[in-house]
Amino acid sequence: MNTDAGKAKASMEAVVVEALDGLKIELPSWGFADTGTRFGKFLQPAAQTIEEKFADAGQVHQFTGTCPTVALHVLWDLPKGTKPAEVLKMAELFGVRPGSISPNVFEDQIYKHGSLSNEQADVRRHALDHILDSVRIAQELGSRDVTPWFADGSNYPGTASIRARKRWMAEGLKQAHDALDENQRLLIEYKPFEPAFYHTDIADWGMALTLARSSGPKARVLVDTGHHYQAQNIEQIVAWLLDEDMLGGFHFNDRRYADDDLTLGSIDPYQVFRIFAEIRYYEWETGRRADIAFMVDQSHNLKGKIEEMIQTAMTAQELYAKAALIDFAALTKAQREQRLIDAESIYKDAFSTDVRPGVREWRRAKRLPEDPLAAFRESGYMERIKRERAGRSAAAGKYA
Ligand SMILES: [Mn+2]
Repeated sequence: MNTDAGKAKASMEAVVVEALDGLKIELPSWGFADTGTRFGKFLQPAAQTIEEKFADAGQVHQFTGTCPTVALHVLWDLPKGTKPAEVLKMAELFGVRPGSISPNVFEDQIYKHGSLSNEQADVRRHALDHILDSVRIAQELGSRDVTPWFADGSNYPGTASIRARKRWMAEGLKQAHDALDENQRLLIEYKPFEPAFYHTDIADWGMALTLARSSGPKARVLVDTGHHYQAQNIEQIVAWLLDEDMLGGFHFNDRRYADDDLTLGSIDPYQVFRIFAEIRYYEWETGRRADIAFMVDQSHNLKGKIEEMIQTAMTAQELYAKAALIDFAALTKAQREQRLIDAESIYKDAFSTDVRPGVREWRRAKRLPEDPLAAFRESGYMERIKRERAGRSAAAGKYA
């Protein structure tokens, strides 16, 4: 290696190492449980209890060093009677902490026609009570973000008053917002369709932004990367929300068709890079760190769940590291001077850079394995949980 190339490599590594210090990715508890499609479920030795979910998530953090928190779903993870102190102790045992708290107002029979937007006041009250319970649980667990997602909507034209439902949603969210502690946040997620196929009450970022503003100063928008129409420019939404100081966080996943919940960056890594680029650009320009929760919202029906989360964390690190390499001073200059190919090349050069040596350097500095996936495979954890978790379901001994 000549000296110039050596210097360039060293400076790339220094940038990557510094950038990765600031990247934390939250894992979803439900990503470690057996999930399926509406056509069927293929079983793995997946986590069933909250303890097992913390244990499995703890493996991802142990080997990647970048996933210290676990998002919890109140209905699935924290049933009535759960003692917060025990949950905290359990998480600590596995080296992680509870992260964002998701209420569940879409699964019970009562929510057939929606929750906070429901035409019936008693259903709206029931949903609000559950969300207020979730806010309280979040406070007891020291969790900052409350992250409701609403399936509310309708399937046929004319069957619902879109405006009335909007107002009911706004009313409920405001009450949820007002129950938050000073340091807590309400992150409002949107989704264009599914399960509702005619109209969804919070269908896009503009609706989520409107509701976040009417809720109050502690509300922000949550961008789930799978919750857009095919051609939508997600990084533009990100740029606008950043500029409005209204971007609260992400649910990361990738997609080919709709809300496919595939592995981050598996279909379109350049898209993820462009999102990170907007965030880094904002931070470079303002000198402020964007206050964003990076969360994963994926379900892995075919890949091994723990391995897949390790793969996701590694992918996020690499794409974030690439975005950190963008020379924003040069980019801004090229943009202002309307040198299109030069500006575009700055993006492409950063994206094309092999940042893996820098990521490995960061891992060495943190005393983490250079190859987290290989280290996990060698650890024997999968073999152990296969043994321990066999025999407790109808599929005993039949894990593929
Ligand atoms: Mn989501």
